Amino acid sequence: MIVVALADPPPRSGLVDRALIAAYAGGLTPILCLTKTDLAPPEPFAEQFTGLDLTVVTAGRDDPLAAVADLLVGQITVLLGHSGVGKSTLVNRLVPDAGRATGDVSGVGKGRHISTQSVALPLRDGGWVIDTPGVRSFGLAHIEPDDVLMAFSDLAEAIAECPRGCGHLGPPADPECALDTLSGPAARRVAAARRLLAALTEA
Ligand SMILES: Nc1nc2c(ncn2[C@@H]2O[C@H](COP(=O)(O)OP(=O)(O)OP(=O)(O)O)[C@@H](O)[C@H]2O)c(=O)[nH]1
Ligand SMILES: [Mg+2]
Ligand SMILES: [Zn+2]
Repeated sequence: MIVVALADPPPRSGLVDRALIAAYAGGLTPILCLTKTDLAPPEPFAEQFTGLDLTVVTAGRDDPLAAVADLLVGQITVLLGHSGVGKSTLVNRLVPDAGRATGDVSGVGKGRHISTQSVALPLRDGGWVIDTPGVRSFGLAHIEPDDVLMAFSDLAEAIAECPRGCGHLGPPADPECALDTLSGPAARRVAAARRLLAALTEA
């Protein structure tokens, strides 16, 4: 579960892109969780991720949590996100006796973190949620474009027709990429997947 605050700290898509790449390449099911909905509307940020296989939930401190809690039952879910986005605040609501310390965000980006260790907490209806310290960066060593596309079954089939070494970004870098032969909804998924592949290339 990639946790992003809609404000304070301002949302950035970079960490989400990188975490999605790692999730798809690693066979995990990603969830994008948007917090601080009292400070900004979720749509402008969330719409960047349409076309991906991604469940998006909101979990501001005044929002009902039933939908989020249902997603976690029977699963092991690790919360990932920058410092101060509200991971521990969310965990405290999901696990009422968790007692995770939460803090103010004034020191964020200056090396200050509120949580300093990862803790796994059992959920009442089964499963675990893992609160982690905020991350500054997120590496993507050893992940190849094909690893990411394997998570998109329709696109994974198409790239069998690509020339060897195709990076699947399309022209001009990959002029013969078979993803360019797709149309309709698949073509929209190509655009979403390529946004991630571009982030992987930058990394
Ligand atoms: N306005 C608003 N503030 C929130 C919300 N959720 C959390 N906060 C505040 O954001 C601050 C940081 O929350 P934490 O839960 O400690 O953040 P964290 O992601 O665990 O931070 P690290 O442990 O450093 O990674 C606290 O002051 C919270 O009260 C929310 O939905 N709205
Ligand atoms: Mg915390
Ligand atoms: Zn290709």
